[in-house]
Amino acid sequence: MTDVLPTTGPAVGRISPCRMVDLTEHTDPRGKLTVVEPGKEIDFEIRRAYYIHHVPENAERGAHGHRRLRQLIVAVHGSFDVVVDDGFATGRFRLDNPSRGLYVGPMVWRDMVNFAPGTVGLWLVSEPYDESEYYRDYDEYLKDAKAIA
Ligand code: T46
Repeated sequence: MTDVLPTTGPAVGRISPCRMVDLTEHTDPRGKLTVVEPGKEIDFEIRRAYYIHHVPENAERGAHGHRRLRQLIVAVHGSFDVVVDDGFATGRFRLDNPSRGLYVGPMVWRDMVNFAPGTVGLWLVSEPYDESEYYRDYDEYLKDAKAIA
């Protein structure tokens, strides 16, 4: 298992820092079962889930930030990197273990890159889908991110 790649500078996420979360894993002769439960592994209610799969070679996703949304990202199969940026610091996390997730909070710009073939990524998120809650323009994001004390 590859762990978190080196990050540059301080923790990323001025409202709540991005961090790797160890999920609860139950192993027996039938295999492994991994649990994510609000109030235990994560501190937000899950109001939506989606997953990304069949990512073409060299494709990149993301290029956005969220105003309010909190999320846990898990590579349930395969691997990819999440590059995070809060306007002051940047970091890069490698996800390659279905029993570890990356928490990303509000006001963090993120890109998902370096997908291995066949990867399936799962997102557990705190908000219903609302396009007005996204930043899609980096300059607009940066202006607001820089205003966070
Ligand atoms: C994120 C990355 C990893 C919906 O209709 N409902 C949804 O819940 C989502 C997430 C998307 N969509 C529609 C909106 C677009 O027409 O699906 C299409 C692709 O979504 P998007 O362009 O936002 O895809 P990504 O990969 O840029 O971003 C999505 C999530 O939006 C985002 O929160 O973290 O996946």
